[in-house]
Amino acid sequence: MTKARSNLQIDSTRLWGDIHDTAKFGATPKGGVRRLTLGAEDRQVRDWFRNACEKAGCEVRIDALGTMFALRPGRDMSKPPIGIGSHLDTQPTGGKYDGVLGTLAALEVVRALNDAGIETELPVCVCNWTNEEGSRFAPAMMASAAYAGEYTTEDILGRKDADGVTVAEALDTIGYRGADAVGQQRFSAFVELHIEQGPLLEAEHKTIGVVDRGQGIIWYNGTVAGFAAHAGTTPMPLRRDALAALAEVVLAVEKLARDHGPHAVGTVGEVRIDNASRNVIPGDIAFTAEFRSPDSATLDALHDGLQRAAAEIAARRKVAVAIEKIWRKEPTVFDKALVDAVETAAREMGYSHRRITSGAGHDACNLASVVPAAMIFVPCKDGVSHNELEDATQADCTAGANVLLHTVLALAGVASKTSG
Ligand code: HGY
Ligand code: MN
Ligand code: MN
Repeated sequence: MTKARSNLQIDSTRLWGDIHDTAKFGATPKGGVRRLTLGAEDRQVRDWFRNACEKAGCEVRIDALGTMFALRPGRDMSKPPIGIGSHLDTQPTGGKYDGVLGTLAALEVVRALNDAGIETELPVCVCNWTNEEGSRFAPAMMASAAYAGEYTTEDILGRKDADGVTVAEALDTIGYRGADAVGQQRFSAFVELHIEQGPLLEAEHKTIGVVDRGQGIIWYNGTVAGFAAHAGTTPMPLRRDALAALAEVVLAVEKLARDHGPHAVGTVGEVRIDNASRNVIPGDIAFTAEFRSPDSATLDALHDGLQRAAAEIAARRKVAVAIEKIWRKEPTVFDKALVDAVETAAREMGYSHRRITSGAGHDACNLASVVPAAMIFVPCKDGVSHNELEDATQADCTAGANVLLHTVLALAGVASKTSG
């Protein structure tokens, strides 16, 4: 990389302004963002994003699952572009940075190239992947999983949210069901910037995480069928209490993760008691559970352990416990050459950095199964994410965007430079 290029920087004020401007789409009173995929707020931010990309000279295309691709031409348009970007949907009580930083930093990279008058050899494509969070529609990283061939477009279009609305209906409601086939947009490589969503970089005072691996994930939908009865007249030994049984399942998930630690985590995130009433013993419950680990064999052990624990609890408490695996994502190993390119960019720009495994799932983890992919992390405050308190500094967000810029320059190559 020539010395001249290593001084190139993104416009920190512009990026920081975009992050805070777009946070108004779904802003919550506590300073977070509620922008569930394919809802009204997602439409607002998508419209904003499309306009900004077009103003930056990109051609914006949309695929059948609503993923947005903003293409900046390169000198050699016969070659697939370098893909950069992330997602703009959030959790119900999400923050300003999860996904947003990576998507808006990718747009900022394009603007910085424009300002510097740089024509890259390969085109560059900024992406906004539909439904990374998986909160409204399962699974998470849904559109990039379909892009990677893990699901058909028809399967995903038929997925329903808790109100029975399908992905297809939601896309049509906001006008983002695109004409392009899923997978039509090809890439030479894909790089995603994201906040770490964990405590390591901040604890070690490192600015950049060079992500070389990602945890594997298993998601479950579960039910517990007990027997609804009068809370006052039913003696304790005769009860078939679905919630008490679920409580033991929750503790089993926690114990299994702890027993397989430190590289295993387990969570029961959603619980719905049918016809809940304070003076009725819960009869029927639906819940979700998940395990994560960077090691596939550990995922197998966690899965088997949960099935055994559920069967024992069910037999002892005379309830029915059903736990269905609805999604499994194997651990990710990112592309060595790309990981090295990220590390070189961080080092050449003088940012402190370390290799790191991603605890969270990301679209880049799906892309990694079909194209060379890598990720760049920056710290977030106290490692907190999926919480309205999520926070990051302008300096760290700028550093991450600069590393993304220089990784793109290394991968896309510079055909010509006209100013700056
Ligand atoms: O679940 C995840 O890891 C991501 O935030 N969707
Ligand atoms: Mn994310
Ligand atoms: Mn997330």
